[in-house]
Amino acid sequence: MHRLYHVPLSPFCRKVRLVLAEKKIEVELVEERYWEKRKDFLLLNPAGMVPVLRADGLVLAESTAICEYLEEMHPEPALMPKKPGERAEVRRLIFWFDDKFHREVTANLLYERINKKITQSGHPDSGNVKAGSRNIKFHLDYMGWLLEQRRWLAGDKLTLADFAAAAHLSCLDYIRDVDWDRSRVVREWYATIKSRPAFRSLLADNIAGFPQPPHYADLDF
Ligand SMILES: N[C@@H](CCC(=O)N[C@@H](CS)C(=O)NCC(=O)O)C(=O)O
Repeated sequence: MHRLYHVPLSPFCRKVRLVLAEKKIEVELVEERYWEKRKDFLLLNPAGMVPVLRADGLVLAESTAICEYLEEMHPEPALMPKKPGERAEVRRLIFWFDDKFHREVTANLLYERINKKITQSGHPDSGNVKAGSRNIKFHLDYMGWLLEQRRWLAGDKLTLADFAAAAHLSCLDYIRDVDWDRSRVVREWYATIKSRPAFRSLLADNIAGFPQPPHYADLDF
């Protein structure tokens, strides 16, 4: 069986969990407190980051490399389109969320409010939190603009790009940082993706010291 070293409120780990679940690949989840820098974990991934996936005798790191590996090993259901141009659009959006959104929003909200406390590395910086709250509006508007033209973020079909975005938003939703009233289409997109069986494990997460808010697992949030 595959084994995923993860933390529950990590967008990168959640993206991999969504792909594993969508492809119905059984996985053992192992919580890795990466900030403790466990020697055996550093031997698996010298970068010291989660997610790390053990699969088929391999040790895989970097969430997008892991997702593409899973896509190649388990092509059905497909989460990447066939045409090169469409694949490029999926990769652009994965990068958008894992780089730009992560830097401008996730790091400023989730890492300030939650990770600092869990890893005992200081108090939230109110300037960063304010910046995150401001920046998320632009990102929700951009998603809304895409979804006015497309059924899913990268085109007509659900792809890795949707899981990348949903992974970030689900973490922020857990800490009540998403204004779902800002865009009807974004809310509908999230309601649709949230109701997939692949999302169930994420909705069951409960983080010690940070109880799950009532709307988080509600499909009619
Ligand atoms: N580019 C990496 C980012 C992974 C990442 O930043 N993981 C965080 C947890 S959300 C981590 O392990 N941070 C530890 C560190 O930066 O030392 C990926 O896509 O897997």
